[in-house]
Amino acid sequence: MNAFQKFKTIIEERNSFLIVCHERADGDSIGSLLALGEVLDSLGKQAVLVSSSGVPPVFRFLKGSDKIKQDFLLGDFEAVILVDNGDFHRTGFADRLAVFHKKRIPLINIDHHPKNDLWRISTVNYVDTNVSSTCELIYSIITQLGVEITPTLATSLLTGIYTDTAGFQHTNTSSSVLEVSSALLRRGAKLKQISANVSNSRSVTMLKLWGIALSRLSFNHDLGMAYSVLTKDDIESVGASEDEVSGLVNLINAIPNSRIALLLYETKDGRIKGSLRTESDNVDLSRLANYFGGGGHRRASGFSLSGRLRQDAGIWRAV
Ligand SMILES: [Mn+2]
Repeated sequence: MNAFQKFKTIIEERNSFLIVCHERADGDSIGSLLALGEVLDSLGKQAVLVSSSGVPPVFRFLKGSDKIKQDFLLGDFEAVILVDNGDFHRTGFADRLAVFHKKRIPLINIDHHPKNDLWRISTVNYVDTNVSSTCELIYSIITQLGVEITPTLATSLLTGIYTDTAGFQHTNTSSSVLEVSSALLRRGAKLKQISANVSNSRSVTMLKLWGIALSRLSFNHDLGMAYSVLTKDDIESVGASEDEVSGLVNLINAIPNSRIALLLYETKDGRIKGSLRTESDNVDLSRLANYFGGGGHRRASGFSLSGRLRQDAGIWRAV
């Protein structure tokens, strides 16, 4: 049986599902949760949708996003679906997922990340690293299942494709991305609503925070790397939240001839997060992020280290 047939069998035979996306959810994870939730609902199944860090404000326009929970009880789930996770610990619930695994509850892993250790414990691995997004993968599952694509379902899926291609700008915007997006638009996906909320919605605190980072922007000619830093104090000084850092690294990545864009910022819990972006075909940022214990894609990756950022004689260091 191939991955789709195994997936279909589990969906047909079971009734109660748990769907979990990764920590610090993005548009692809929220879109994937909502899309699969709607599909299971239309098949008369129960599904609990979980994002350990909640729903970022820019995705709260999506219908049903208010039903996404931050936590769950072990409960009577008959199957667990993991979407867009990249690896086991990124789910935020590694311990509880290990319990499901021990109880032999089927785990279905749907993903497009290259570093994926979930295969070891998953019953079904529906993984394709060549697609733009988990939502693009879920579109193919839905069409094979023959489920009707409603305007809300189409909007959820297009949100994941839109955000993981940075609004159809990244080189992962393949002809298939445009074909799937076109099909979703025909089904009533609201592209304008997505772009208005995701790309063109910047709060005053967010822009002030970005201003601090942009004023510190440096360019290392030897590495071809543009980089900047934000401290916890910077984030607090303008009344911003850590969520509002998201998107800034894409702006830093817009510099012509830059090979790598890096943003380092301090989190409340004493860590330093790094976000990496590139437009270069010759750089694999998933490997660079792996080196620091993180992960992601060739062109977009991230990592997290314990420590603080300190400026010393004009040079920022992690201490
Ligand atoms: Mn993704």
